[in-house]
Amino acid sequence: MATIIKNGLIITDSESYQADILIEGEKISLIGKDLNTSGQHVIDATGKYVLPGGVDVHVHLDLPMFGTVSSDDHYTGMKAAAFGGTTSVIDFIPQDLSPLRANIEAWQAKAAPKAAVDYGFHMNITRLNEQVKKEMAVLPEEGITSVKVFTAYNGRLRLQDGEIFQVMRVARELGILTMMHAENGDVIDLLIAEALAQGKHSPEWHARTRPSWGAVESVLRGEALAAQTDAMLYIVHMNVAGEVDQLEYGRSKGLHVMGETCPQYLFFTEEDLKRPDGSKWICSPPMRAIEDNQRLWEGISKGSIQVVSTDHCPFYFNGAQPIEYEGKMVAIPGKELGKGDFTQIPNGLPGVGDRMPVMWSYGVNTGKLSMQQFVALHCTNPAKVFGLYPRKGAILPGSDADIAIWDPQKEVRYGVKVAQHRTDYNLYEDWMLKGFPETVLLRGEVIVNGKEWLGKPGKGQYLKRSLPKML
Ligand code: DUC
Ligand code: ZN
Ligand code: ZN
Repeated sequence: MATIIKNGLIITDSESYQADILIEGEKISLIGKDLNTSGQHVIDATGKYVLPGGVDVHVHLDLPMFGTVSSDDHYTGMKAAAFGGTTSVIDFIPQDLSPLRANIEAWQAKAAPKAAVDYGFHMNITRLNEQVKKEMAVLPEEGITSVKVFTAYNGRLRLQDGEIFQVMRVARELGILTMMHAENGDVIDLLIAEALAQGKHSPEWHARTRPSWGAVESVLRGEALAAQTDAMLYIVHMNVAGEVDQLEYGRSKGLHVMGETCPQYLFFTEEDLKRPDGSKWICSPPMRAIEDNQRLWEGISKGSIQVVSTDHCPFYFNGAQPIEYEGKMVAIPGKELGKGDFTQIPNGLPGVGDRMPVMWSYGVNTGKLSMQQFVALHCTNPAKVFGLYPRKGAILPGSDADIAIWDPQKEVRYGVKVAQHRTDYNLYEDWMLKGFPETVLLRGEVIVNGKEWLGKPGKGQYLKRSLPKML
């Protein structure tokens, strides 16, 4: 049976208009006024907004770290995404194995049976040689049209500048996008060693040993390398005012550079790390200062930053204490591993389900973003940049029927009990939100109906992505 979404206000990245949506099979087949509903399954969206399903292009699921693993796997993290209105995610494949293809197969074996929304992959390039450069050709064949490089994590993930230059050259030839984690690994290692030697072990030292200027100069370094290779560059998890300055500078010079930020860098600061439960805010890059929050807000509202993603990578605050998840008690070692030593606290925080409701309440409702900008930043731009548009991120005939029916009046006291992440805390505990997804469809099927979960592991499809696009 076909489905009709009736009487909703459709919000796209460029307009809002009242119309009905006919869904046949997995696709939107028609958009129009007063569509005939006889014989159709009708979803009444009177008084509601109809948004494209969200696209979160930066998540880490089932990621091993510091002897434990991030607590959301490809089922639980994607379920949480869906409850927050997000129907597509892109996860990162670590480069642990050789050849590159073996990493893709191994990660796909973990993801496919569990996936509850549609998903794609980026490939981390953390070791480079002639063989790896040749093997990168398999990436676009497999629909992986972006690679991530790091200027930090010396001896683990970092590539040297000359290696990043070579990755960009190959990426440019293949037409794929280079994403960069921009921090200064040398300075970080030095400052961490000094802090530990001086007995400075508390969480705030995580931020103090990762200076903002390292991020700023590393963004400029990335832009310079992109300029010299004519490559497309995307700066991940932008967190510092100066990074926005550098991105604007690069774009003003005609370089093919874009960037994303994440909600945690818009709302929190280094001060949060000083709280007794400060380890909840530990991720890399770290929380910064209020001026950085403000400049990042300006970046997304002016359009100099193109995407809001999450860097979702949760760990329990106290992994010794089990929590109930789908009727079972589950404990996964987490932030307590770094009690007394900030360098041992697993890096990362929950966010995939929070992104859209929190950004609606504190972005749209505060007038910082228009509804169209909200859709652009959370749905359409990420789909365009990462080769998913117009299949994803759009409400158009022929697009996948991934839809979030949004109740702009719904008020929610948010927190760990509402968010569906598999962890024991939420950064937005007790925040009042107004505007929340009520019904979420994935390729024409309702997977979230109010508080009810209708999705299933294995129902999410792997997205072979097209080549990236510059915005
Ligand atoms: N940063 C984190 O905090 N966690 C996972 C990966 C990353 O870049
Ligand atoms: Zn990163
Ligand atoms: Zn990340």
